[in-house]
Amino acid sequence: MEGVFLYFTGCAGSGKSTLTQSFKVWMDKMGYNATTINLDPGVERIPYPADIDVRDWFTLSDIMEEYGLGPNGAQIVAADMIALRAGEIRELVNEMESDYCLVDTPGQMELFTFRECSKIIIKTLNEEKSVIVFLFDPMLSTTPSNFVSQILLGSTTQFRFYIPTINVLSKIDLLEEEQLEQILNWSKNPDALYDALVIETPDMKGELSVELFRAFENLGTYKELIPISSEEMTGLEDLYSMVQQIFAGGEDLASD
Ligand SMILES: Nc1nc2c(ncn2[C@@H]2O[C@H](COP(=O)(O)OP(=O)(O)OP(=O)(O)O)[C@@H](O)[C@H]2O)c(=O)[nH]1
Ligand SMILES: [Mg+2]
Repeated sequence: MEGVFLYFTGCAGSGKSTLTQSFKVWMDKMGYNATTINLDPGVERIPYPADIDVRDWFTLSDIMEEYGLGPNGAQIVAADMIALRAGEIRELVNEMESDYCLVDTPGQMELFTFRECSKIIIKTLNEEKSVIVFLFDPMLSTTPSNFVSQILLGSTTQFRFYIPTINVLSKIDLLEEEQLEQILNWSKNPDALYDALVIETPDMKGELSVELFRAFENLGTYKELIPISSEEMTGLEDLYSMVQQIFAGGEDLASD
């Protein structure tokens, strides 16, 4: 298998950079050849040595200073500047001849999810061999309503790119065993999520329908979470297997 791009995305602080690091360490150990790419110009410190790093071209503070912008405006300019470098990034990736490219995306998720620049990056690097790894932050997943919000965010990301998406529950070492089981059960069973949601928000019962979750399930955006702890290096093999399954299994890549 050659040149598969994994785009790690998810809410701010969900563990994208740490998973980029732990998955790289795991891949090195297994003898798989992986390149790391940092697309976040605003990050101060990343926990892995980036083979390709947008900060070698510009940083958020450079842009803020040069254009007299605040951090949010500068992130938007930065996103466009990254898109302009897409060809250059592709050349660097080609030189490395890696089997896998682990792409760490900016903390402000909406920049990657909603801006056109990320589509340009994905298209330029290799749209056919790209997968989104969407991280569910465990602290934003412990109540049914929070969990639903994460599903909706993940679905939005999947709709934007329409490439295969893997949903990951990160930092599971921070969860009690019972909480972990509950969240994983919600990710497998729309009826269980619906029942839990009705108990949490009884006033919404009239408006809620389990059919909503079934619709997401049919679309392939509601899917079983892969539990991972970068801290304890667990679940990484399952992530790898899922990537293999997507690209080697000849499935409908956009739906599951
Ligand atoms: N216990 C535990 N902490 C983790 C794990 N993964 C990440 N963290 C911690 O969670 C915090 C955020 O992790 P990052 O990897 O920086 O998250 P991120 O999504 O890249 O953050 P932004 O880029 O700022 O959005 C850090 O303090 C990490 O040490 C994990 O598996 N277990
Ligand atoms: Mg990060």
